[in-house]
Amino acid sequence: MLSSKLLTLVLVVQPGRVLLGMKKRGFGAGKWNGFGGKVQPGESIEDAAKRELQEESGLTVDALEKIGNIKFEFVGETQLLDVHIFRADAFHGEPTESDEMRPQWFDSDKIPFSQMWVDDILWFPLMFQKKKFVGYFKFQGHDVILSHTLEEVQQL
Ligand code: 8OG
Repeated sequence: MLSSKLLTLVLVVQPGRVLLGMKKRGFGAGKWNGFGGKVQPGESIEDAAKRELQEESGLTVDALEKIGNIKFEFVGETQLLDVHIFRADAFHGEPTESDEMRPQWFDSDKIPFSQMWVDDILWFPLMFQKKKFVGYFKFQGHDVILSHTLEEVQQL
């Protein structure tokens, strides 16, 4: 039986560009990604998403739009990662480097997919189109997808 760990991920989007951070340490180090992390006990998923965004990028947001939920299984590991994905179209503050992340804006047609989690290229287009989606990815190691499902949904 797989247990699951709740995680958040926030993509900050402006017309024609998206803010990503280079993960400097820990899980996913060396990859560009949105901002997020573990939901703490007693914390709502959305509050965790806002907190992680602030801690890692220096930005605060009034509102987040829930856009996706992807579960990740890693062969040989007993814990599923249950990642709740949000999009923010407005924010306060200036992107600021943190211990974990070095933020940088990328034009929407120059997303560095070769230096990102390999599933991202499949769902970023949905995210940019403001479509909602759910998915399940089974990974072998961190770079190979053995199987996956990804579908657009009306509601999350
Ligand atoms: O706290 P920590 O930095 O370990 O949290 C992991 C972050 O990475 C969290 O924001 C969720 C995110 N994440 C995964 N898997 C994937 C993935 O396949 N693609 C993207 N874009 N983010 C992922 O855990």
